[in-house]
Amino acid sequence: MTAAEKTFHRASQKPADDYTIPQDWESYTAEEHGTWDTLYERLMKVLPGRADDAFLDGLKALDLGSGGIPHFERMSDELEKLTGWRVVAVPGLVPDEVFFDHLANRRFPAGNFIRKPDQLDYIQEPDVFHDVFGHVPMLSNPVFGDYMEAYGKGGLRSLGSGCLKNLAALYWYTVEFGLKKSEDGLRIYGAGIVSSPAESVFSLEDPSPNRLGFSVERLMRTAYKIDDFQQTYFVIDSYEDLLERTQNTDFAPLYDRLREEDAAGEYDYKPADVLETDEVIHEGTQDYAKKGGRFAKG
Ligand code: HBI
Ligand code: FE
Repeated sequence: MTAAEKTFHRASQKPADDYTIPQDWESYTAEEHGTWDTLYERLMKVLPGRADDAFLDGLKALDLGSGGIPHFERMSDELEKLTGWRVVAVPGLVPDEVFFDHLANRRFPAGNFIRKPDQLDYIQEPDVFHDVFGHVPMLSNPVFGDYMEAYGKGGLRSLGSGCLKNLAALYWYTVEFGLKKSEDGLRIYGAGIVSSPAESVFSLEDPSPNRLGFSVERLMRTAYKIDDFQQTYFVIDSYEDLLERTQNTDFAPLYDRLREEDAAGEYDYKPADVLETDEVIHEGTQDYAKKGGRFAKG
């Protein structure tokens, strides 16, 4: 099969009812493996000293190096020994209830396709590099692995609540774009940040974005950017605290409040807002956004 036929063959896999498909690792081309290696090497120039130890330890434990696109089954056999998590291949974003069910059963759904060489800096749909390099190392941390399972179970309980967008904001500002305190300063654990060299630097060092303390309800009420750097990053004290606060949240009265205030599925706060009640670690200048964002230069 030619490279194009191999890629087409993989894309034409029909998903099962849980949207899983074979990863079809044998069909990756040398160019696709090369894209993984290029992205990996770019990130490893900026992540030491910026990514949290939990992430860097996970990368090492799973041996996710520049050896091309990982083999999901072999990687999952190692991951499962650490925290019981496995990685399953999906063709792309799956419906919320399917996603929640996978997480609730310690299965992380990862895209099996990789971005094209001319899309290295930005992709809209999560590809195998975002999903596996970005998300999987944190699943080797027992407490974070518990958080991801709890998120999935909470999601299943929230179906029909009218508050899935609020729950998505909690996922966005923790799992995707979360920062954490450490004794050496702020560190990154969010997959959306660690899979982007530019945002890894911006999120920690640029004066532009806010950096605010974490609170479950605050995050659930806050809108976020889906196609640019965030205007606010929320900072947790520890993974234990993130898990405890989320598990101790009684979502039923919270959802009632959101519905009564007409905030269910809406966001009361804009991405750049800073509230009186916020723990302000850094109040941003928002200069980046004022210059129009999207990797503004000059
Ligand atoms: N599907 N494959 C995949 N990956 C995601 O990250 C994902 C998804 N479906 C829904 C979703 N994320 C978000 O809406 C979550 O907040 C549920
Ligand atoms: Fe993601």
